[in-house]
Amino acid sequence: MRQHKLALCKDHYLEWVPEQVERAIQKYHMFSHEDRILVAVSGGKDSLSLWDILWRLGYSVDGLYIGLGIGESSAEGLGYSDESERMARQFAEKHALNLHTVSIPQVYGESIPAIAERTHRGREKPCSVCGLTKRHVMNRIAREGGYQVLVTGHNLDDEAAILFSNTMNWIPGYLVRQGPVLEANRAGMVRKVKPLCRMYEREMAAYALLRGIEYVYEECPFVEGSNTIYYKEILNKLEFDRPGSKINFYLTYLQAKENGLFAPLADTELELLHNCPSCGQATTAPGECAFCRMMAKGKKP
Ligand code: Q46
Repeated sequence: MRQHKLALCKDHYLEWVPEQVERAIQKYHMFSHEDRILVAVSGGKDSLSLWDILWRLGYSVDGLYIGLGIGESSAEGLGYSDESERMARQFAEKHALNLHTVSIPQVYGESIPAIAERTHRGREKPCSVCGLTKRHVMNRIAREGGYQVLVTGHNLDDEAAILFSNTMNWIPGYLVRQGPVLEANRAGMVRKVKPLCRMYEREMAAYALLRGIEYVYEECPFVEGSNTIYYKEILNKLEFDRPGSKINFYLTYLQAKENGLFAPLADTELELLHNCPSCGQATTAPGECAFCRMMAKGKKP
């Protein structure tokens, strides 16, 4: 790990990673051993490794898998979503952990690409529909299950790429909000945290490999050509030339924020929230929330 000027053997590496994650949990006051935690698992290396780490650290943590209906399963093999679900189930069974599963096609009658097609929201890339749906479902399951915190497997590479994108486009609202913890300061919103925010993607891949965690290698077919991938490639080039660039970029941003670089969000933004009359979740939009409006759009009465 050139960025840390550190080289470890397998045994020490498998101790070092949970120590680093625990330090992030403590530093950002993410949760305690008394909290009930829900981790969103995609079947990929980051979320399954995170579940493994939290379990090894002794936290009370259940999983949530959301089936998006992406990729067709056939006699040749499982499609992307079915294979991801298989990995999540396999991990939960191996460690006797509780996994909630929500199939979008079963619950809402359509896959993510089909919703995108019907609503004309990104016919080529259904990512905005996917993101909106996942946020809605994660919050709903966490609320209904009485979980204090919802945990996601975003790693340092993800966070640095989002920060890069938000900086390149100077999006103040996102720059103020981005961070390891998104507080539940809105009615009906569950607290969201990212314990892997200081862990490099390569470090998580090495952790999964050394722990023998089976995960879905294939990426979602819609990820190709995304802005995030583009920014990750640029940051990887920087990191190669100057080890530590990524973590320095992200941590100095968090420090600058703590030092008051950005004005806090106006209270009025929080006061404008109300509950969606259809699903009951908090929303800033008048009437129904964005998810319910999307689900109703273009449907025959
Ligand atoms: S799963 Fe969904 Fe990602 Fe696939 S459709 Fe786009 S957003 S790329 S994290």
